[in-house]
Amino acid sequence: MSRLIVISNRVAAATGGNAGSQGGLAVALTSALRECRGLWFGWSGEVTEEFTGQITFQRDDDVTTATVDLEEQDVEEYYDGYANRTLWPLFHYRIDLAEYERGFAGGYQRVNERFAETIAPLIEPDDAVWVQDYHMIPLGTELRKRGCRNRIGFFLHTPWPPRRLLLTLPEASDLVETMFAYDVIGFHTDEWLQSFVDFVVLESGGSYADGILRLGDRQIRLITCPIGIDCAEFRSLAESPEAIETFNQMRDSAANRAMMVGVDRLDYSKGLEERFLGYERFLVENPAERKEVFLLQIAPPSRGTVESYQRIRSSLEGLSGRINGAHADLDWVPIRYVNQGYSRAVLAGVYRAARMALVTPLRDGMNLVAKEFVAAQDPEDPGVLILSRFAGAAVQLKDALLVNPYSAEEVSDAIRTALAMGREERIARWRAMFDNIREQDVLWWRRRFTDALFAATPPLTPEPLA
Ligand code: GDG
Repeated sequence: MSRLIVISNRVAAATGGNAGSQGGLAVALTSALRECRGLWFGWSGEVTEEFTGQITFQRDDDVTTATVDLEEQDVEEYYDGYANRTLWPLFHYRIDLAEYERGFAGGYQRVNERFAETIAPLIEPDDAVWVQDYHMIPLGTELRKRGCRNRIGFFLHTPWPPRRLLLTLPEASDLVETMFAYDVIGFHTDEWLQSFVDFVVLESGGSYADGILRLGDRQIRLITCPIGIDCAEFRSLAESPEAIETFNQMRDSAANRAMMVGVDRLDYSKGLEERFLGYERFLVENPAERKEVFLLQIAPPSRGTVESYQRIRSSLEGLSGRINGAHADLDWVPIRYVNQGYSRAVLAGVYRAARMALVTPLRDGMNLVAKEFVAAQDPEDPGVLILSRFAGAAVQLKDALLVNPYSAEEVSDAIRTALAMGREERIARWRAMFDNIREQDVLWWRRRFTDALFAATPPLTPEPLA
């Protein structure tokens, strides 16, 4: 039986059967790896004086994780630098925030070489390799250079930016050409896939038909493969004692007001400022209803060493303070803004207690919070999902109230519509979304990808690249 080797920036901690404490991605990959006696490789998160390539193995049931430490300069240039300051903003259409530094590009390349050098000797002839996300774009080529002729797939969790934006990256074409080493490349939506095709066809002269990208004698299968959540697990989490306790606590503290909830990593791509402004517009335009609602925004800080993240954090502190100062009353505060993370069970209880969710990213590969919110609802009395058109999730969740997150008016109107929505319509919309989330769950996602990967004839890429 073929083994699956997953390679990602970070590796989920060994599960020990406690899947409830982790995200859906970790659960899905862990189960895929377990079925295939697989190996999961990535950075340990630790910093070492000098890179040695020494691997720490950890074994749990049938899943082995293999991690390496990186040097401080690696972390600065590859992770904080190219991944978080260059590619992340660029891939979310924020070229105003993207920093283009040769040092970052060099560090990114070096770390990908180091990863390839470390993992290549562990790959056996029949293994299939699955590389995850924008941290590792050139890894396939680096593995080919080291003689790897296995099936290698790549999945991008973020959007793929339009060609004109991507061309602002000085080494864009070289970076994209490293992807021609993969046999299968997956995206969340047709839109991201098509943007990738547009770039390759125009800049590298490839052709695309019937899901196959052709470049000279190389063929790459491109697939749309929207990630899902572990729906069954999330539903049972929503009915766990911890979630029920949270639900009761939230309902008590809401004092008959409708709670709107937002849950996001504190990231500029998530549209938090625009969300607050849309909500404020609702408060101003609906004086009679305004005290019937409040917004609970959970936003655990992330990537705090990056300046653009420090800026968004302080901007949100200012904005929430200003809105609360301007609109609060003796017995009511419009925004509860919380900068910490909670367990998944607590989140599930919060989702279930909410009358609506505001999921309004400016750009998002998929967005799992939208799906978790739907999964956690009471089927007899579900809440309403307000969802950005610019999240990948909007393709599947057409029965959400879809909004343009840049328009405070649309956000305000959607809040009003959600508040007034009758139970029958809420149930009908919820049912349609829930059916999709249950069918196209995270196991569906990873089977769709790994089926395509295992079906690739190794190597579709004929010769190791020069
Ligand atoms: C990237 C892409 C794509 C949030 N706060 C807490 C917490 N979370 C969990 C959520 C959810 C996850 O983090 C966030 O997932 P998203 O999909 O919303 O966003 P990204 O982190 O940006 O993920 C995205 C995803 O990859 C998968 O491909 O959907 O588009 O950007 O699961 O619940 N979890 C806990 N406490 C918190 O306070 N435990």
